[in-house]
Amino acid sequence: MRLYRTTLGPYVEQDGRAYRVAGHSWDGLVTSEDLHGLLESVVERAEPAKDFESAQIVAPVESQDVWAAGVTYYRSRSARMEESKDAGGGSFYDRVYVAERPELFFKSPARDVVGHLAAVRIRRDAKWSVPEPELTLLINHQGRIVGYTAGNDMSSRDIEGENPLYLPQAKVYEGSCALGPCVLVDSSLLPATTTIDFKIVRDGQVEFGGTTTLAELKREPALLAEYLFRENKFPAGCFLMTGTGIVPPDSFTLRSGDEVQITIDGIGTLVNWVG
Ligand code: DO4
Ligand code: MG
Repeated sequence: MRLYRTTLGPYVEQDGRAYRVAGHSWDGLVTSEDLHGLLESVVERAEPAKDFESAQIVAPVESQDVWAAGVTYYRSRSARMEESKDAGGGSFYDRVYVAERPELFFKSPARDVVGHLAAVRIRRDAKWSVPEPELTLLINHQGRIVGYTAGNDMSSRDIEGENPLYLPQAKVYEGSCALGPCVLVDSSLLPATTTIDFKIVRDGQVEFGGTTTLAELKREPALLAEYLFRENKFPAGCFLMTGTGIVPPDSFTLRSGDEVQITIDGIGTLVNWVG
């Protein structure tokens, strides 16, 4: 079951039919006792909606801030070590990859998250920028994973590589976080075969493409959520990006006009343009 937030309100989609989820705010849905059960009863009782096609999909966020995990795939560890080797930061990434405690960082306030078909941004003072395609967890106020979406953790690799202490500037800026197009409402663990497919299209051609699966993700999503909730409260729930397993070659940097496509099994494709 896929949950969309739109300009006309929330819709749930199942087997190619969309149903209006009337009488619930987005925050109310995220914090409901049984989101899956609530949506099941909508699908059973409501008539399929005729206006879903005319609704504009927006980011699946009302009051949910976004956090992110880092260095959760071997590919990310290696890319980080390479970019920061002149700054002496290389060993931090190797150490966090094998450590019990994960790297977690604040990524975006709810108000700055952009949705499907919206523009993401490159920092004006960055010279080396990449999108990061990440499975993203929707976690409710009780710390329980209630769904999954696709996320783009836009990153400035030159700033991050210059000094690991610059991470918040490399990661947190206007237009740096995209989520969508919907939330796959499912509390169970996604299968290890779940594929994340990533394309960057420039002037109509695929400039870079890559694929990974959740079998490469070193950390259990539930454990990442547990660490985040250990000493934090999220009364409206939150999102947690689970890290990137696909990194373009070091010669690649994003340009304005590039299109970023992130496809995750069961969720669909999040498309954004670089503004
Ligand atoms: O440690 C830096 C950030 C890493 C990250 O964003 C990722 O691995 O996805
Ligand atoms: Mg990332």
